[in-house]
Amino acid sequence: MSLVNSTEKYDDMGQEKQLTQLANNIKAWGRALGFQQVGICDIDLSQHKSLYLAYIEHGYQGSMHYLERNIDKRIKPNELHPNTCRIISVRMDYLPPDAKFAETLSNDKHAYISRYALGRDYHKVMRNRLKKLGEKIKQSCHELDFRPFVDSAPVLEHAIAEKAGIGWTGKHTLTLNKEAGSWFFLGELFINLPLPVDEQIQNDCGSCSSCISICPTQAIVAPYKLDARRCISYLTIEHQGTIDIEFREAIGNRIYGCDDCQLVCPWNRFANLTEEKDFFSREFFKSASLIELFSWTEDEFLINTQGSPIRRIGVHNWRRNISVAMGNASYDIQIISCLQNALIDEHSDTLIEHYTWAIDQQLRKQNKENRLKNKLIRIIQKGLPRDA
Ligand code: B12
Ligand code: SF4
Ligand code: SF4
Repeated sequence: MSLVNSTEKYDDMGQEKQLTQLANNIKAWGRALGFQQVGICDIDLSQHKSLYLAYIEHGYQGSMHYLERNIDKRIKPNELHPNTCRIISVRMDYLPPDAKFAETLSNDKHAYISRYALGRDYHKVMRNRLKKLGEKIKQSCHELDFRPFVDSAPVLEHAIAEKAGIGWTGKHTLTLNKEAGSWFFLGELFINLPLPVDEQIQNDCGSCSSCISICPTQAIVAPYKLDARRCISYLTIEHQGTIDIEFREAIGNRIYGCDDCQLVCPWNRFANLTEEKDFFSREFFKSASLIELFSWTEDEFLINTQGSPIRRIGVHNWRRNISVAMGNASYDIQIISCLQNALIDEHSDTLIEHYTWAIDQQLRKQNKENRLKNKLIRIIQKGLPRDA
């Protein structure tokens, strides 16, 4: 193997030293490209096989059938991309400024969108940067073969990040880091150079179990075990068709994804905000009312979600999700009339069922409100005759 670089005198060094120098350079180049952390690991993921198979056997993947396929490629990365012997794992922070978690979650007539999805689709942003990193390395080493991945192929991203020293696995199953909490995306560059590997971080959640208790749908069925079928992120993003009645109230005003297990995690107190403008919130998501978002035409949905991860769910599931939140909102005559109008032209059985459910929920609240008001009036009439 020969490493070439006009500015660095690799040729004077032994191969081991050259690789160590290159690994250090890769980390510096990665940071210059906007990754907050870069780690390197080998490709032995064999210890994850039984854990992964157990997940599939339990059926936790629900309708994400792609998780059932290519299991060998997940465990043996060189079967996914031949000659891979190392993986460069990167993280990129995404928490936008002005995240307004509590304000948005507590306003039941507004929509809560997972903070990772307020801006541009991270797949594109990160893949481009990883490609640039690969090209930069190739300038130093012509023999380099590389392939970037971000959430798009059978890759065990958590397991790789953990091995490469990016963080440890939290009980909510996400990768956690002392400095960054969990508000970051993961990505990988598969390479064929035997670079020195980083040490795995020795840390764990200790006795904390806050994410397990706070989860609105009890989706974290045991530490490190997530039943995706119960997870609001799955229900609002991946799941097609009807959302089971069992989960609807718990969904609250979360119309796309869920952050609760991260919001409660003590490590996220230390998380930095992203400086990546692409992940900043689009203006209309900052204080989006449910009625406003629900009223988007299909064209408006496509225009407003261009380049956003939200676009993938399509306008049908967008409306389905928002109607659940509308049913959960406090009583509002405008919400009822908005849903009733939408019912007039709706042909989808799923949407008709969701809108009808949401109207029923609203009417129940109206009846309850009326009952309480009537009760109060009766009390006043009896007890405060002068006022009656
Ligand atoms: C499918 C998927 C989902 C599914 C299922 C998630 C799941 N945990 O299974 C759903 C739709 C629910 C989902 C939700 C979210 N996701 Co997602 N998702 C993925 C995806 C594509 C695959 C994950 C996977 O393979 N799951 C299958 C199971 C078996 O894998 P696993 O969870 O890693 O399981 C391992 C551990 O449980 C571990 N394990 C089991 N027992 C034990 C015991 C001990 C002691 C230990 C240490 C480990 C351990 O071994 C298992 C096998 O390796 C990855 C990208 C990728 N290719 O990895 C993104 C990814 C995990 N998602 C991501 C994000 C951001 C989210 C959300 C936060 C989005 C949101 N706000 O709504 C939520 C978080 C929900 C949660 N608590 O996990 C990020 C996570 C970044 C990070 N910091 O960790 C990823 C890495 C995408 C990316 N490139 O950045 N996601
Ligand atoms: S994302 Fe929400 S629903 Fe899913 S595990 Fe975390 S808290 Fe539970
Ligand atoms: S909330 Fe507690 S248990 Fe859950 S991931 Fe964070 S530290 Fe671990």
